[in-house]
Amino acid sequence: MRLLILSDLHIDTGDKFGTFGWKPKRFIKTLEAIINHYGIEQVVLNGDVYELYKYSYSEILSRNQLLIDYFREKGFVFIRGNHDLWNLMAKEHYNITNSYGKIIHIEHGHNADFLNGTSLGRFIGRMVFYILKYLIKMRWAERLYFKIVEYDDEVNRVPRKYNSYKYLLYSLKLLKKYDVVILGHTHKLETHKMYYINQRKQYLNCGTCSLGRFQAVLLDTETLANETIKIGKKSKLIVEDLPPFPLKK
Ligand SMILES: [Mn+2]
Repeated sequence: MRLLILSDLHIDTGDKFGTFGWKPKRFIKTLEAIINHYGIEQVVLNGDVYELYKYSYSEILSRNQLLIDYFREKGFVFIRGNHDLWNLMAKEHYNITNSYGKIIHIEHGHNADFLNGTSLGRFIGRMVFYILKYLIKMRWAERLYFKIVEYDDEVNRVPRKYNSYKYLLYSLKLLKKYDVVILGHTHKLETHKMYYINQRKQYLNCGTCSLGRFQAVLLDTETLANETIKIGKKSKLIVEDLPPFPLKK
């Protein structure tokens, strides 16, 4: 089966606190072009699809009806992220065992860190966000927030705490049990291949589709061949420029 895995869209209401950066129609068009080009059979939305820290589901729905209906009609798999823990349609993880007995494990990855992976951490996080939601309206508070979160840079807005080996270590633990582990959450598109007791193991991170960028992982569940897709902010999708992918017929 040909899978396309993407995550961390953080779909919002389109106001200035949002980070999705896509018009629903343009996002659907991009996704459709990729699905058709590669003959994708299943799309997996690997968490943080919605930005429920900042907005209610009904606020998000009213601005993105077209996109959300599209996800449902196409039968996309939803996996729970820390920003959409309350998405009742979502699963904790998604596993596929192929005909060779190889197991592919897909989860968002927030369980690797304290603030997002434990209920106490989430409670603290929620309180901080609740306060920030009001404070951030003031310019000084916004500056303070960015200082605390320590973004790598103002352009990509990737928190520095995600720029660590923590998730690689977490995936290594999972790889004792599985053959391919796919996480999201860090907003960093990565692929790692390694051997563990002569077994080929792979950790992939599907990056993010926020701030108008498109990043995803392609995987053939039978051959375990995979490829990453990366389209920059505001760049036009040229299908011919997409990486070739050896898919099994
Ligand atoms: Mn996350």
